[in-house]
Amino acid sequence: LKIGVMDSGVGGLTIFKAIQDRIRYADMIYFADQKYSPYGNLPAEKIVERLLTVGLYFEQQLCDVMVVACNTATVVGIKALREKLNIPVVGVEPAVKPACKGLQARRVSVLATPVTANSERLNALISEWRGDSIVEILSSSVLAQLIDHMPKSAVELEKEVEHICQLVVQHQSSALVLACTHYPLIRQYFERSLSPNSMEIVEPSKGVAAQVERILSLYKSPLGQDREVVLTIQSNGSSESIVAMSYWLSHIRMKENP
Ligand code: DGN
Repeated sequence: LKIGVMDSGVGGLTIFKAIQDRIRYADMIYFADQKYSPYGNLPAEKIVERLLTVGLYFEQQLCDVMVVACNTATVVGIKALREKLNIPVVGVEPAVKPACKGLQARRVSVLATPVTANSERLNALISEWRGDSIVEILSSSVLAQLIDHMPKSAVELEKEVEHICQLVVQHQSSALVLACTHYPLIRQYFERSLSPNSMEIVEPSKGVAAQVERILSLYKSPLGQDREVVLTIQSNGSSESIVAMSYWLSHIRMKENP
């Protein structure tokens, strides 16, 4: 079995790791489309074109499932991609449902890229799941890029996180939804600025991993569970973006071909 995971940059590594933690019997390819990053600044047609190019590549590599580990790309292009590919496609959506669930109404902040923040899909998810909770949407046009440029961008990154946390505190939220796959990489930054006791940080990587496992189990049984799996990490980005990739890989303690 083989799983292809992609994102515009390093963010999808959070999903890649969650899948690897859960599914120990499949080979995995991670493709960082860093040459075209950030997707948030591209027209929708270009995002769809990039998804298709990477999807066809995954098919060529005999992947059994493709994971679009990016909220922005999922919102914009997953429908078109599913129409064109022969393998199943799993996307990532803002974890609004788990953040709003529970009996008590709460105040929730959803943090996303501008494309996701302004999408009909996010607003539909909020209408569907908010119940009595009060949900605010926050967006940052720079945060994903700053994460993509670490460690060079460390000072600016701290500043941007501080600014966002002030808004979350102003809204008196008790839950923060990380609705861009880049953001869980800096989970500790949020925890440092927000009191971890009174703030729940919600992100969807475990749910996505469970979904991938369900799909794989539908049409193939895991063979050769004892064999060493092969993890491949690829990028078409500049040397600077590849530095950021290694930085985050070591941060999440993940190696290629362990
Ligand atoms: N990681 C992407 C997401 O989940 O939305 C954002 C990356 C980007 O290119 N904007």
